[in-house]
Amino acid sequence: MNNRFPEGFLWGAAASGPQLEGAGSKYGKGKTVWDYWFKTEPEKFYQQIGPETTSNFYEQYKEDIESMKEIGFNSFRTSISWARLLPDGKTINPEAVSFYRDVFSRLRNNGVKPITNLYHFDMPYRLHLKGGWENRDTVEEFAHYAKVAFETFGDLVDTWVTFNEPIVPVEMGYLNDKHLPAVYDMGRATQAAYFTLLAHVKAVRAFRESEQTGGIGIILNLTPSYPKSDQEEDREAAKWADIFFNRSFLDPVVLGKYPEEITEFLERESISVLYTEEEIALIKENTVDFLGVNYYQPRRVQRGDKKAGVGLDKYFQSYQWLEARINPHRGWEIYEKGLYDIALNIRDNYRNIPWYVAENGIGVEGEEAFLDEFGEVQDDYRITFMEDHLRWLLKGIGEGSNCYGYHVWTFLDNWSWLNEYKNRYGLLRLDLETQARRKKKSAYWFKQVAETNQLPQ
Ligand code: BGP
Repeated sequence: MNNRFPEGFLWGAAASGPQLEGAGSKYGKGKTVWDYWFKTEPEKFYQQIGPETTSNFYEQYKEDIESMKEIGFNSFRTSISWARLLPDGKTINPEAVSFYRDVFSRLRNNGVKPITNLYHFDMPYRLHLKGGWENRDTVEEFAHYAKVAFETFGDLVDTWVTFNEPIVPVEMGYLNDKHLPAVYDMGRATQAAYFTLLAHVKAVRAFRESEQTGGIGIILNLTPSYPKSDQEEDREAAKWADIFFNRSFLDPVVLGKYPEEITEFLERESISVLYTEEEIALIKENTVDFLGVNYYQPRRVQRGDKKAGVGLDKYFQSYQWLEARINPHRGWEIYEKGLYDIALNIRDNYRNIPWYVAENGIGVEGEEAFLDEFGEVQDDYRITFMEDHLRWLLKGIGEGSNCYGYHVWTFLDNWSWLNEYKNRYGLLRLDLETQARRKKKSAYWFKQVAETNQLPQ
């Protein structure tokens, strides 16, 4: 079996500004919803650890970038903070400019390509107060921010991403209480999703109108939906789960149009969305150059509950597949073949667009139990997880899918929205007390794979 990845394959890690940088209220940064939420309801955060310090990349990035080089990265994707770059939406924060410029220059000088995302769940608090993604003005503010970012960093960054997992704040904030505004409202969810897409499209247009070279894309968390049985109602359920959680963004960003079933859904639920025909034309004209894909787990679904009053239960219900292997720490199913199914889906249904894995990884609680006598985490489970996914990815590439990179989540143990530092994902271990970093066993494995561009035999 072929173990080699295509020439020039990108090897690296993914992270995000709010989870990695720290310096939450330093160096001129404005507040985000997370800063505000932690201040008002700290008990919602595991061990009451907030987004203030996180992993202190802002102050330790020089040594971190050296480590990236040491472990063979040729790519690193992270996000810049909207609230840091434009604290009031208009005035550019000079400290943010020098910080990000130095980060991007150092990455490049160390042979690591910066892939730069504009938004990773971090709504500026001042915009949240005005309705966040439910307010059309936020779309214009985002387009302005994108333009400023392209102009300020475009000489150092040629690969831009508008959003990470845009469906997540919609699902977690409007159909759940895990992100703000923490309400359950399908109509508001739909409007927020539409304005998020519009903001993406306007940023893509701003990129194309600028003098930039390179490309622009989006990162979606694609969760293949598998029906419980072959019966019509279960297959129908899988179709709807796919439409809500994958195709609601995937179709418009790659194909330029929404799935037809969305209209059917809006009518059935009596939801009206504010949109214009000009905007629909913009969506059509501004499809992406590439796709980033985050993959952790699939979705197992069975027929909907026809009697359910509100919510998505009418369309499908999740269930626990008996044969599933579950990561006990995070509760997520491990199903490597899902990545292959994604690869073929993109090849066959999404114009075989160039794509890369933008996140894939395993979160584990209590990793100190795996420290050896020399203080190194022996995370063989992480090596197995990556290797198994990479083998299926390689098979997909071998069958013609246009994948050109793999980014593990994540480089260094970092802060997370719901679990803070409970589940560790890094190739490097973080000591929360001292902020010291230490490579885990998986970092050495990753180095070998990245530098040889192939999996071990
Ligand atoms: C993705 C997010 C990341 C990261 C990761 C792990 O959905 O893009 O920001 O947090 O999931 O999830 P968690 O931290 O919730 O375990």
